[in-house]
Amino acid sequence: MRIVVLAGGIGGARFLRGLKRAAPDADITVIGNTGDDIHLFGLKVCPDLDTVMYTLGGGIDEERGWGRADETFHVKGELAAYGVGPEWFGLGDRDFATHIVRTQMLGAGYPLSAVTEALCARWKPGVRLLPMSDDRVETHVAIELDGERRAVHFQEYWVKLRASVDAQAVVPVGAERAAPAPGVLEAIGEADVVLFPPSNPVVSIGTILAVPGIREAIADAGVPVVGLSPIVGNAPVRGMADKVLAAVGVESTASAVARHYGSGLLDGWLVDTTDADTVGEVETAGIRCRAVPLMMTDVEAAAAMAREALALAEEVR
Ligand code: GDP
Ligand code: FO1
Ligand code: CA
Repeated sequence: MRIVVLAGGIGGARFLRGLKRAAPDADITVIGNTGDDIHLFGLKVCPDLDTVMYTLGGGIDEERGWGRADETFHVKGELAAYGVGPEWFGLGDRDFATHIVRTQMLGAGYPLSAVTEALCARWKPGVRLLPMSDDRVETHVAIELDGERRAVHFQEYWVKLRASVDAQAVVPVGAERAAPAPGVLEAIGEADVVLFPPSNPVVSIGTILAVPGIREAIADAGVPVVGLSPIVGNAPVRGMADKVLAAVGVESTASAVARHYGSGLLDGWLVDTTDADTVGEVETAGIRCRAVPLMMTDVEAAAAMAREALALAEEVR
């Protein structure tokens, strides 16, 4: 079975680890969000691609959910001693090597998709990991700070400001001119099922869908598209999805997120058992819906979610 998964960072990566266990023989292509990418210290950092690569490759810091296990921060400390920041972004020593290799290859002319493939040759994530695009896309968030309206990079909004102020707008800068990376449209066209893991609907999956051609390819693929809610009990399990959903006028409920994707895109939707009362509302919107446990407390829990998603896909096929 060929499965295409649109993924952000932690939510996507943990779901994928479960999917690999649930469907060990499946051919899985991951279309990763690159809107979170940021240039720091002259290096290109791709947090969501790296989170997927490290999580599936066994290199992730399990507790933080991002960056490398057994990490140290000597380089960051040395940079700070020179007065060179930003001090608010925690790039570790082991992680730095990834960004150095990536930046060197990009400088030599390789596209991000080829660079990602080269990095994955080490980590062997067991899936084909494709960036959504080889073109630069950067998510910016419009906020009001000290009475002034300004736009900040998504990482600044989340990591520096901890989403402590409302997001007034979320803009995937460059997305409208970006092209899907090589292999992206082909994978969607050849897929037997497309899954939206419990990733951020705005700044992860929303950004991928903003690359011209991707949303259309999924809608036209004629195969089941099934998503899992990142919102449980009317709040994100972690992160700032509530803030960025508000910016696009969507309530932080499992049902509102499904209706935001819409029946033109989604065939099936899983909500947590806590939100079982919203199943009817989702089905009224033309999306088949089931309530099952959606907390990824361990790999087996994520695998059970993946099995439910694949079962729902068969039901709507
Ligand atoms: P990020 O790029 O690291 O923010 O990761 P993603 O975009 O892939 O996923 C973030 C979303 O995952 C957040 O909105 C969380 O609410 C959601 N999430 C994280 N852990 C869980 C979980 O165990 N269950 C569910 N249902 N959602 C989760
Ligand atoms: N998230 C943080 O909350 N603080 C950090 O200092 C931080 C550093 C970092 C470095 C590399 C990387 O790949 C990810 C990192 N993240 C950090 C996570 C990441 O930036 C965000 O959680 C996601 O992009 C949110 O979608
Ligand atoms: Ca992300």
